[in-house]
Amino acid sequence: MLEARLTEIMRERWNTSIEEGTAEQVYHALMTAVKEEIQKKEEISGNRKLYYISMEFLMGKLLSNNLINLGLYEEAREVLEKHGKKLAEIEEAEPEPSLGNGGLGRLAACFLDSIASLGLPGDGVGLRYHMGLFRQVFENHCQKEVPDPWLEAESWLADTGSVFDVPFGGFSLKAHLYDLDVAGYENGRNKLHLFDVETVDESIVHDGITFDKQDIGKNLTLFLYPDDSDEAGNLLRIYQEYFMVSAAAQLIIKECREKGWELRKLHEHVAVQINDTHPSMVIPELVRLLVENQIDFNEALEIVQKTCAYTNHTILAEALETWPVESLEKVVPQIVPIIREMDMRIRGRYQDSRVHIIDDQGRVHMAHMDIHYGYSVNGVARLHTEILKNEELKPFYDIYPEKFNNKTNGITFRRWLLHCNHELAGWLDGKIGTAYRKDARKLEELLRFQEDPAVLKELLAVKQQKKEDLAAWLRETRDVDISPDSVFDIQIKRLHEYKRQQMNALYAAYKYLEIKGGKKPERPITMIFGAKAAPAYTIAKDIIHFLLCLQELTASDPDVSTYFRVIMVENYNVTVAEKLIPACDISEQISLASKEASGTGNMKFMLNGAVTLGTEDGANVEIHELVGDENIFIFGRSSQEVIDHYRNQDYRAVDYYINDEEIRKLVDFIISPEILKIGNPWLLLELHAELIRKDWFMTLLDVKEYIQKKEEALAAYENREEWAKKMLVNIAKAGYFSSDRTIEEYNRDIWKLE
Ligand code: 26Q
Repeated sequence: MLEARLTEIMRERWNTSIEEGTAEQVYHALMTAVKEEIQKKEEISGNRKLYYISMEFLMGKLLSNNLINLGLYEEAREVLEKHGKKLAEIEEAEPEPSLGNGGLGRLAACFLDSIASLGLPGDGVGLRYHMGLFRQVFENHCQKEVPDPWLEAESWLADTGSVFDVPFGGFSLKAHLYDLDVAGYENGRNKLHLFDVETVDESIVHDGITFDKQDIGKNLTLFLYPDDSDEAGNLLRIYQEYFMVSAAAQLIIKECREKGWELRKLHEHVAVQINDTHPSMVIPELVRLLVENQIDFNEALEIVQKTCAYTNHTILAEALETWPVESLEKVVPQIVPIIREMDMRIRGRYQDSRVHIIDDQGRVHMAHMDIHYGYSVNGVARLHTEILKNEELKPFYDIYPEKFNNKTNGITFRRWLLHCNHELAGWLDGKIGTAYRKDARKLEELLRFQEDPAVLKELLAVKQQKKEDLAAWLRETRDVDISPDSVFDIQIKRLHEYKRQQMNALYAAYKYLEIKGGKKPERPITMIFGAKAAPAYTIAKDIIHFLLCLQELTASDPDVSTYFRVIMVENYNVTVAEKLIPACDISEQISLASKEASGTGNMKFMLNGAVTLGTEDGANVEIHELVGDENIFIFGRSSQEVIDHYRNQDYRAVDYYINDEEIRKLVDFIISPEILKIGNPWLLLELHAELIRKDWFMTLLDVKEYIQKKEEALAAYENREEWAKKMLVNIAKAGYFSSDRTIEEYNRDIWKLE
């Protein structure tokens, strides 16, 4: 069926055949055929619907995922093969939508997949950024940001023709609605709604990613997280957020009307999930619109409160959004009286200024508004939720214990196993059948092969294949050569000091010095990094600089390069993750305990048979509990110890630097002659000073134990059979982290969709 349709499209559109057509043509033909197939699926509907509002949806390429969910993946591969084409090569022609930056955005994408796959009525709502985040290029061992225009004339998105008017102080903009179909796995379809302004002007972008921040009509949907280091940048973020939620609220009300649902009963028919605080203004906006629709203010407030639920994804104070009331007055004056009234009511009830919405400096705390005027607050891993309840949001937990709940994150197995590692999936089919594809917990059946040396050998062979694939891909696309016979140790995630890529870099310094001192490792080691840093985050960029210096140093020193390499992969994104994760041996999850809300990369690695080297942080805690001490490498101070250090303000990096010669040697390596010869002394000195003077995320506290643990893991790797057993247990226990499980819990406890 696919074959006939593809042939037809190739003929009609380009007067050619599948054989003769270019990869781009075949990709577009496949996209057209797949879109037609999705259209044939039933739109999921019900008496109650979810709207998942998020600034980010990190969808990844859509072709393969859609083929898998439609059950057409194998057919497509065969058809293409028959006509001399490879699906993998066709996929290369698809640009990756650049609509997210990290975990929160990727989680939203996994959730859309699971919601549709479980047949639940739920749509995503976000923005259609033209340039997305940014494309990362390396120049002079530094990150440079360049625009990433990913939209094509013909894409998975459809212009719906729907338009909503979004009012701002002094003017208004039209929000045009674009829709993307989300096909469930062997189920119906939902939608991702993305809003855009028609007047956006890509030509105002110059010198990398700078642009005129004043002209909102031209810049509103240019970039995700535009530079907010000045006043105009801050205002632009408010414009973006309000544009998104006002259009979302209007869409919700329109759909209610179309379905004949009474607005007074909004909460019976609609659940709104607020993904971190970026969409929080949806609360006052819904109140405003209900009041416009002749509903009394008190009643509107109650309705909205029973409709909205909030997910917290971070405990870093600087990421908790607060906006000055004056800024809101400028951008969105119409909702300010509502926010003031909400705050007045809270002040009437609670003396404790820690729970007020507007603080003494006149800043609006978005999370506080969500907690008071929403019906659910959830963290994203057990430890994270406990920290919210007992530390960060304690005063709120004391008031509303019933609102707090945990929803440990998950990942969609369709993308992170079936698609990115179909060798492993195929191998699993042969061992335990295919039931795990629908019910991930069935992966546990693998445990019966734990002691079977022949099976363990096969598993090692699958991993080896993926390592060779990665090596070939890196050679072709990044011009770097790595040995598939080395241990692959991988850390891929946004660059942030709390995630401690700098600690891993100090390990690299340790290994380099050890090898130079004559101690060669048993087996070559390849350390792979992938990370983008926020453009204005200086220290994060300094860390990238140091990593790139290490890359050159380890590649160019003949004493070292055959034993040890550091690789930093340019422009890390979902597509790159899909290549790296299946090939990983050691998964680096080394955040400062208490700081990583959950992590989801940790789950993807585990599912693909990597063994975690990590701290007791985020979902690592739950991974540890599931796989047991034998099958994970845990190190570092506990979250409680870390929290106490912050409370007592008694961590001083400089003491570690002065008193511990080994630590001093590693830190000083940053400004050693060999590194200075490669890099920029200012940047290296800045990083060096930061680690000694501040080290806000306590690298030096854990670095020695970390090095020791990594050495232990590398030694354990040498017992290949024992290692394979660890891999097997990790895969078998990964079922818990299916986002299908997470979504079932959201639905059971929060959304209650029918
Ligand atoms: C805030 C203020 C101003 C500008 C930007 C922001 C901002 C932007 C993005 C704050 C936070 C984010 C993104 C957070 C994020 O991705 N958090 C991750 O969420 C994952 C899914 O729950 C977790 O697994 C990760 O632990 C968490 O870091």
